[in-house]
Amino acid sequence: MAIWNSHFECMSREEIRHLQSERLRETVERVYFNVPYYRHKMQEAGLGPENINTIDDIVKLPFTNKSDFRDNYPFGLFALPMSEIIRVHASSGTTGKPTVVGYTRTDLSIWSEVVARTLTAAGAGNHDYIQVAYGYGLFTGGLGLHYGGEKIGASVIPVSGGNTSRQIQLMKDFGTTILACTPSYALYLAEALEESNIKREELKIKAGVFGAEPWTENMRREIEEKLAIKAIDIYGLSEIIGPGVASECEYQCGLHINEDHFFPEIIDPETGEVLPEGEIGELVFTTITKQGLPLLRYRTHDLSRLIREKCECGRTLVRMEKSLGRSDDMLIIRGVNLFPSQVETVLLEMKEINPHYLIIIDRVNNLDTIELQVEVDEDFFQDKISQLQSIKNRLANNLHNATGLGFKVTLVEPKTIARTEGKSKRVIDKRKY
Ligand code: DLL
Repeated sequence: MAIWNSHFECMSREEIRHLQSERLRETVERVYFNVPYYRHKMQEAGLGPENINTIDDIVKLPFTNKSDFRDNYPFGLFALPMSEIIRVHASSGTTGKPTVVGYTRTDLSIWSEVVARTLTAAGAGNHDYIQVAYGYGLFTGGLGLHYGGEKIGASVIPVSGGNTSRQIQLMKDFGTTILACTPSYALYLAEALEESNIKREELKIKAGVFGAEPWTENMRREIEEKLAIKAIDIYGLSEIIGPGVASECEYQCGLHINEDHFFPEIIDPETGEVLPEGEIGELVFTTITKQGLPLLRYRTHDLSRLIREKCECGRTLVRMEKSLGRSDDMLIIRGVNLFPSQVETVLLEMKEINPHYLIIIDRVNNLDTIELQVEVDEDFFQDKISQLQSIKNRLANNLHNATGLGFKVTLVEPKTIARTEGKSKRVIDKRKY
């Protein structure tokens, strides 16, 4: 199968290390001189750009965390003035403020390049019709896939998420060959197709690029059988660039990381030490070409391991194992990231309820559902039903505004949510995949 950029995707180990060293030096200079946050962090560690010579020196550098985005909200980590930033996206933060990312024109072209590699690895080319059913907007999924699709010359169909019957109708009418959406939505679509009056034989779809949430091999098998397509895993996160950080090739044996742009490490989430080759730990990325928002050793909290064995496809880029877990409490619901602390922040702002709550997540007909059970404050519990209904609606509305998710809110009597002595259990995730 074709490789989009065989020069960079098939380099020898020495070549890539040489390139990474050079690019790391440039990145460290860029952040040291342009981002006060990094300059202080490096000075605190007694480091200057002169201490970073090869890629092996990366371990000397400080980590970056999601909380650093919050502390520098919204644009404080950017390395260039806003006149150079031509696009902004955002993802969930752990509390009230979202994580904001910015791109220069060069960054957008790097992003299209890495997504072009991803789509090519999934078998797409300029004869394909790519239906982008990831959300467009602040989320990086829609526009990320969109520009990558245009870059390879495919016909991009920017339908965005939702409206399943229209998705299926367009798939048929436009002859969609590649579907881009979350894996759970792909399964939902597959089942909706079975129930619709359009038959699989009337569709031309051959592959899907699915990501933005964890999905198991079982789920892959189910999607591949139900839709009769090849299901390719694509991984990324807004902070690093969006989709396009890593993706599978036709061999589906780990995701090739675009390591000429994003240098990966695996660390012990407890100690921060780099783990021996092949062990499972937390993925950390350093962006080594980004201009607008270069990040040093960004802690993703995604658990994975690196695979260095040769891949049949010919790419020499290191692979990461399909990521199935996280080292923190972030949940992904219908592709939307959610931290329980975001919910807590909303609860603390409403005096009518107490922050004793339980989040219950389930998957019904392949769609994630989220319920919040929360205690009403004693003073308000005696109120009329209509008043309770209004508290419930306001809470659901506030939660939607803060997280982008529709919650089913259930108000419960004071002191009915189980109290624990140790760590309280706030989340019950009943999803099987
Ligand atoms: O989800 C970017 C993306 C869009 C990737 C479309 C793939 C396709 P964020 O909203 O910032 O960015 O969420 C990033 O989602 O740290 C992982 O926990 C999770 N994630 C993304 N892709 C995968 C995947 C986009 N293939 C967070 N497998 C990441 C497992 C994934 N988890």
